[in-house]
Amino acid sequence: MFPFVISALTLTVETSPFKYGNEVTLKCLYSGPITCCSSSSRVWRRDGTYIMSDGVQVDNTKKYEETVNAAGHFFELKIFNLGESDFGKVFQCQYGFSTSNSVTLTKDFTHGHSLYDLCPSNWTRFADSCYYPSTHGQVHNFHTAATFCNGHNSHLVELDSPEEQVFMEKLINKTNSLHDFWIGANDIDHEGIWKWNGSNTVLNYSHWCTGEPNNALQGEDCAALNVNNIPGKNFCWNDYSCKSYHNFVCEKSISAVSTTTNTYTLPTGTLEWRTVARK
Ligand code: MMA
Ligand code: CA
Repeated sequence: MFPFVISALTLTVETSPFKYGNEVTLKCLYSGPITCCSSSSRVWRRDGTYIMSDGVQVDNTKKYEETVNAAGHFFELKIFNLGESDFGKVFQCQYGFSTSNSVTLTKDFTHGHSLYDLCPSNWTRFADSCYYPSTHGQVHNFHTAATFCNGHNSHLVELDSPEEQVFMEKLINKTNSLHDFWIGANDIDHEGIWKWNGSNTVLNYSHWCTGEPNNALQGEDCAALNVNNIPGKNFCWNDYSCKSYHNFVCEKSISAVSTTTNTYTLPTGTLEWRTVARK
């Protein structure tokens, strides 16, 4: 086994800040006469769980990479693409029987903002946007819904792809609303020319229900996602009178979020240290 004891093992974080998408390197420095390192003598742990040793990838996403510097008496663990699953986790290295102090990766927003920042609470991330579905009973006509979104640095949702449509269906499903949801599509300016309210561009994707848009009754110029429980009609789009009342969804790009991060609470500080008593 290990016929030696390393008396001092120090774990330090070589790179920061710990922001979404960044990478971070943990450096495990040992003292003593031992020349690093047989694979069985070193261990990395995350929250007490073994990760890897000797560069062997346990995680096939290539999330971790280990390098060894025998001359420098240290070995390092690089963690790629920091995400939610990394924050708050306690990392520790072990050499022989000795265990290092621990470091906790804590979200660091003190070095400015990145495109990976979180959406505000009640907004949900998809691709490069945050989405807000109005709550039960929060109904508006098309114009006051658009005004609500504008007031929150956003616009009525613009659905540009089948993927975004599917995301929207799941998001809306969670609200359990019986009302349809306004989206940004409208043909207010020219009958039959459908445009997005936010970007003022012509639709390049649509998901109309069969027979829609039909400009029924006295005219219908604004589109909503259908959530009525009519077979075959769930989540497809219908045009309605812009004066009718519906739920709605706002969308803002993640870059719009970064200018407003000071309006919600974020963790502060960069590192927490815990001392592990080890003789
Ligand atoms: C029908 C249909 C739609 C129209 C609504 C208006 C229930 O669906 O004609 O196209 O928009 O009525 O309420
Ligand atoms: Ca219609």
